[in-house]
Amino acid sequence: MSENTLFGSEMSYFTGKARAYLRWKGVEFTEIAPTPAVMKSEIIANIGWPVIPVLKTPDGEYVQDTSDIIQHFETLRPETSALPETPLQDFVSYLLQLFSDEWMTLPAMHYRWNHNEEWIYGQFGKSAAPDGTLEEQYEAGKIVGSRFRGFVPMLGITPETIPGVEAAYEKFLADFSAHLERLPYLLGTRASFADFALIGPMYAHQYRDDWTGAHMKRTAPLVADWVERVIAGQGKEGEFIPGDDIPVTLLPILKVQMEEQLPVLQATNDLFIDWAATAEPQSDLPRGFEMIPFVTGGHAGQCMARTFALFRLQDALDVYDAMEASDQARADAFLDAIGGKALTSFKLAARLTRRNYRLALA
Ligand SMILES: N[C@@H](CCC(=O)N[C@@H](CS)C(=O)NCC(=O)O)C(=O)O
Repeated sequence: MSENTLFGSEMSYFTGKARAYLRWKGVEFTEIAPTPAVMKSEIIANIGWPVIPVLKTPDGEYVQDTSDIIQHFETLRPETSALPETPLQDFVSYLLQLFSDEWMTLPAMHYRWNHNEEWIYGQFGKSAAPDGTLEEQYEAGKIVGSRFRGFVPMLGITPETIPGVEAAYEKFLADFSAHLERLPYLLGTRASFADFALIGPMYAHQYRDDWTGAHMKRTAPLVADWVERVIAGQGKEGEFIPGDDIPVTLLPILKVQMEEQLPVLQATNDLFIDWAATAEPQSDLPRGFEMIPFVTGGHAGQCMARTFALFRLQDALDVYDAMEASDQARADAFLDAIGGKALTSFKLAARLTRRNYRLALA
């Protein structure tokens, strides 16, 4: 095979992230749906567990994890980078990836499973059994979908937290709309890594899912317009805003991240400290430790302390640690302004890596 293959689906959060980036970067690729046969012969056989998206390169190399897929092409084609070259914008890009990949799962999964359940079974079914009857597709879709539906409680989506999840999402739509009135993309007039990260939750679940997409188009048309532009791979020509500045209109979004997600990361790291104290070197990490308290949109609940979020945080902290003193001073002032001062001294219990497509101690 002479070109890149992306195993992924229109219904998948993280496929949207990879697809938007590949289009923007001008990479030629074929997207193949993860039917049960493809899942077995391509994904489980090569990655070891059922996950999408997976990139297969023309050399037959398999790359899993959207950040690694993006990195693969950034290394291969460094011209027109998706990442800003200036330190604070680079740091904020990774913070926004952490937020998009690991916190926006809450509204995405809530709306999909509490407002679009029957519809999404049909969609999963079309992909899993393209030649089946509608009934066969629904049944096949239910098998695929039930696995994802099973993640809902551990994300902390319960009758007690749902009003908070919805309030937080409505605030996000309002904050992001206010940003889009000033700028077409997160960090300027060009799309970048942060936009690709945020398209993850915002395309497949919040735009494409039936009920939720109609809600977005009605109440936040500027966000719907941004989704359409980013998923199409537009935004290649513009610039990042000059002077390594962060648009003030992003502050309300980052403040929520610090208020809601940071305490969960701190509690997860506390559990990681205990776990790492007795773990064998280079062990694989569990996907989660235990249920911990969290608050969203003013409503409290319990969610799983998920380890992958620490890995995304590590990327952001690496950028922070590598900054020159004067840039770090600017980052400190910025973190102070968004309520993220704790990040200036945040130390992960141990360094993380991915080995054999799994999260592990470095
Ligand atoms: N961190 C991974 C996340 C990939 C992921 O969670 N993909 C979802 C579909 S959008 C999946 O296949 N999940 C299966 C699972 O987590 O067990 C990435 O960025 O690629």
